Amino acid sequence: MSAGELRGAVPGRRVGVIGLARSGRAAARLLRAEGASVYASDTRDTPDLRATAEALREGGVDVDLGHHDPGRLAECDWLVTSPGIPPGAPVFALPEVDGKPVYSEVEVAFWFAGAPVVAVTGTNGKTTTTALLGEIARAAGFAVEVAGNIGRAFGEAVLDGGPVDWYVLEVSSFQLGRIEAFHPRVAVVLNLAPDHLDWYPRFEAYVADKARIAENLGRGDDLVLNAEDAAVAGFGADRPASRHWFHRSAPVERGATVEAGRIVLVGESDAGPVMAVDELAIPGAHNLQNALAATVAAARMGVDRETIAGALAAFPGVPHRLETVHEEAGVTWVNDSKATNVGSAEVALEAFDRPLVVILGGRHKGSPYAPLASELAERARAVLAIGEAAPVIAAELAESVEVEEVGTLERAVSRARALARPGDVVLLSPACSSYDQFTSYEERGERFRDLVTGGSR
Ligand code: UMA
Ligand code: ADP
Repeated sequence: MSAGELRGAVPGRRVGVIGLARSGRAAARLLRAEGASVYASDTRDTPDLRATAEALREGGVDVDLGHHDPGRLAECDWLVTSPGIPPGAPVFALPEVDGKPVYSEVEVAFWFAGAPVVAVTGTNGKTTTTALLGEIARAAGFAVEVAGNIGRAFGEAVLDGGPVDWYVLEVSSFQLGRIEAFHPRVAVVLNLAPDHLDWYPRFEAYVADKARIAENLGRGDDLVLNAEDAAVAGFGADRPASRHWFHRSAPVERGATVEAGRIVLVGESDAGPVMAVDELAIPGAHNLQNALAATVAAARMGVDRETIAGALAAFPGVPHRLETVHEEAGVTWVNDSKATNVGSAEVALEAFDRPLVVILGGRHKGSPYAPLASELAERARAVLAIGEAAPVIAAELAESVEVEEVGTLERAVSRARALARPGDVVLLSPACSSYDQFTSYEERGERFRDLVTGGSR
C-alpha cells in the first residue's frame, strides 16, 4: 500500500503501540491526533514512563505500564513497534498479535510528513553525516527538521507542524526493518560493517534491513552510495532511482571524490571543486567519507557548492565522536564513546599518527577484535580493557599489544595518566556498547570527560 492509502486508513482504526520511550510516545500522540484509537503499552513501569502515560491518557490514549495486555492487543488492527524492541520479543510471539501488520515509528511518521525526506543509514557515521547535512541544508536557507535515530523521533518532528522544506533523518536497521511505504527522496548509505550481531542472527539479515532504504525509490529519487564499500554498491540496483557515488580517492562517474587534495563534485548539475580537504573541521579519513556523502546529498537537494563548503568548514563534529575533551602536559584526551563497534574503533585508531593509550571494552557485541590488532601493534603503548568484554579483548589482542584488564573507566583513566607521555593521545574508543556499566554511551563519555578534566583541578 502507498503512504497515502495507509494514511487514509488511520482514522477510526484501533492501533497498538508497543513500547513507550521516544518512538512509542511520538507514534501514540501522532496516531491519536490523526483520529486512531490507540492502546499503548510498555513492559517497564518507571517514574518517567508514568509521566508519559499521564500525558498520553489526557490526550485520550489507553495506556498500560508493566505489561502488554494480550486481550487489548487482540482488539488492535495493526501495531507500531519501537526500534529498541527485538523482533524476537515475547510480545510478537503472542497468538493475539499473530498476522497483524507491525510498522516502525518512522514508517508511520512518514505517512504524515508533508515534506520530502533525506535519509542516512550505514553502520558508522550516520549521526555525524545527518547532523552535517542538516547544517548544510540550514545554511542554504531551507527549513529543516533533523530527526530519527539521531535522538528525536521522526513522529515528534512531524507533530511539531512548523513549515518544513526537508526532513533530514538518520535511520537505523531496526527502523528500516519494519517499513512498508517509507520512501526518501534522497537516500544515503555510508558503509556496512558487522554490528548488532547480538540482535541479528546473521550479518546478511542486518544488511537486508539496511537495504530496505532503497526499496521504494522511484524515478526522480536519488541514491547516494559509498563506492569504496562493495557491500553497499549493489543497493538499489533494481530500482529506477539515479545512483550517485562518493569515493575518497578514485574517480566517480557521478557524485563526489577527492582530486589534488580538494573535494570535487563530478557529473552533477553544479559540478566542480568544493573545498580543500584540510579545511574540514572534523578529523580523520572516515570523516572525509561523511563529508563527501553529505556533499553529494546536499547537491541532490539543490544546494550550491559555496554553501556546502562554508558549512563543511564550520561543522565542529558531534560530541562523543573523536571529541578532544582535554589537553594537558602534551597529552591529548579523546572521547570516542560512540565507537560502539569494532569498525568505528578501527577508524579512530587510524585517525591518529601519534602514540596511543587506548581504552577498550564494555558489553561485548559478538564481533571479533582482531581487526584492531595491527593498528594497536603499530602505535599503542597499551590497551586498558574495561567491563564485561575485558577478558575477550585480552584473549584476542594480547599477542599484538600489552593489554591490562583494569575493570572500570575510573581505573583506566588513572592507569592512562601513568602510562601516557607527552605527544600521546589517550583514546576512549571502546568498540563495545556501554550497557554493562553505564546507561548509555553518552553517560560513559561524560564520565570520561569528568574524570579526565577533574584530574587537572
Ligand atoms: N519494551 C517493551 N516491550 C518489549 C521490549 C521493550 O515495551 O518487549 C519497551 C522498552 O521498555 C522501551 C521501549 O520498548 O521503553 C523501547 O524503546 P527504544 O529502545 O526503541 O527507545 P526510543 O527512545 O524509542 O529510541 C529509539 C532509538 N533506540 C534504539 O534504536 C535502541 C533511538 O536510537 C532513536 O534516537 C529514537 O528511537 C528516536 O528515533 C538510539 C540508538 O541507540 C540513539 N540507536 C541505535 C544505534 O544508534 O546504534 C540503533
Ligand atoms: P552512527 O550514528 O552511525 O553510530 P556516528 O557519527 O555517531 O555514527 O559515529 C559513530 C562512531 O563511528 C564514532 O566513533 C565515529 O568516530 C565513527 N565513525 C564516524 N564516521 C565513520 C565512518 N564513515 N566510518 C567508520 N566509522 C565512522
